[in-house]
Amino acid sequence: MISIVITVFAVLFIMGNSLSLLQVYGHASPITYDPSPNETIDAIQSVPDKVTISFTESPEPRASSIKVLNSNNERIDKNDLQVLDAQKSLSISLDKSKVVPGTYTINWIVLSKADGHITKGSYVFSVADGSIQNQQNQQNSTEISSGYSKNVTTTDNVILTFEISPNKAGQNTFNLSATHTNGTAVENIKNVFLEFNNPTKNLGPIVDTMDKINSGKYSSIGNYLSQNGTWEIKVTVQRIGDYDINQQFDVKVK
Ligand SMILES: [Cu+2]
Repeated sequence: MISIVITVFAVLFIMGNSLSLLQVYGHASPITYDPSPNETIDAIQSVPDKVTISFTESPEPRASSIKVLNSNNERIDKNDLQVLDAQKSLSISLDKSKVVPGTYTINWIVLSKADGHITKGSYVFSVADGSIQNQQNQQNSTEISSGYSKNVTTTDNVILTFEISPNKAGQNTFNLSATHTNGTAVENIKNVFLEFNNPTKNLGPIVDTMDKINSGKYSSIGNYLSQNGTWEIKVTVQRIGDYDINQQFDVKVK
């Protein structure tokens, strides 16, 4: 009897330890970002000297990188990657002489020292300039027929309408509507995610969660289309009690 109790305790002890080992030794997921994803910095003078990303695990510097790219896909960082090991973070200095108002993409790749796995991702931030913003707003209001719009009917008879306005590099508004073929809105949606990849320029995945506007209608505003070119935009519609809808839209941004 005593030996059974000891065995049960031993098994529980080992299980408890291996569970905590799984939590401690994992791949490196990002926790904090500076600048933040989708942040608009109001002036060039306010742009930080460095981009810093902290992770759940220590990055291996020889197999990790951060690149900061302008809208012409040119690096504006100083290629001086630093690991602040105590904080499990990576940082890289910006060449401030190359910072102008516009949209920037941060590409990061990290090899976790803990489990040897590679994680990667991208995100965008923008630098505003009051006068340029005003000019863009005026341009946008005069261009009535610009933008992207596409309808697809999925295999389980959901019609997805995906729209991007103005569909130019920089800030865009993304709209998604999901209706049944009889015209009624799809009601059982839990979340709608967007994932942006630009394979020819090696940008992405950049991810975003859309906001619910109405039943079956979702919207998002951001600078995810940070450069010209062909973007693969994956839309994932998570439904309650139904399979996820996965639909890719290939979008040309000029
Ligand atoms: Cu891992």
